Amino acid sequence: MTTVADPIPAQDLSGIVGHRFIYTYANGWQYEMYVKNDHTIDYRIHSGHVGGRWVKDQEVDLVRLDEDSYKVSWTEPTGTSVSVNVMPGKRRLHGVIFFPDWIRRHGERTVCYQNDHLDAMRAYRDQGPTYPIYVVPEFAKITLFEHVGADDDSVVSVAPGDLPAGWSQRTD
Ligand code: FER
Repeated sequence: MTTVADPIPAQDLSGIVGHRFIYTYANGWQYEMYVKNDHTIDYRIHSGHVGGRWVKDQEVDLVRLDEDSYKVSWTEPTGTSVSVNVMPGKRRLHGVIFFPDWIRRHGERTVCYQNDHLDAMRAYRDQGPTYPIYVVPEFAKITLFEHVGADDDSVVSVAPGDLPAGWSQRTD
């Protein structure tokens, strides 16, 4: 029961923390997210506007909205903001990406292992332009959802392009 005084539902995050999932958006873009713990994700972008990009230890806000319903939200050092709703049982996801205009024009500038280029990303962000924001709202199908355990740096440890052929096509 939630009330005005106490609107926050019970936060059992065990259904998403320590899990890796791979999903393909309706526009064809394929992403992989590892929920490392209740405030951190690692991820790889297998295809799409910034395919090849990968990131470790991105700080996020993670909440459980309801049964089989989680929301992960964050802002990148590039200035991109993202909010992703995840329904593991339904194998359904909805993401909204808010790209600054410079990434719409020059997505390739962000295609790297971001952790090694944080100062460059912040410099691009501050150079802009930010507006108009390129908003990408899409549903996705979760094609793989597996428990791999929390706080494991080996789960996302190589570039998307250095994985074995067909690696991201594995389904479960
Ligand atoms: C996602 C959508 C966008 C996602 C990450 C992003 C890991 C990151 C975008 C960017 O910074 O380019 O579903 O999941």
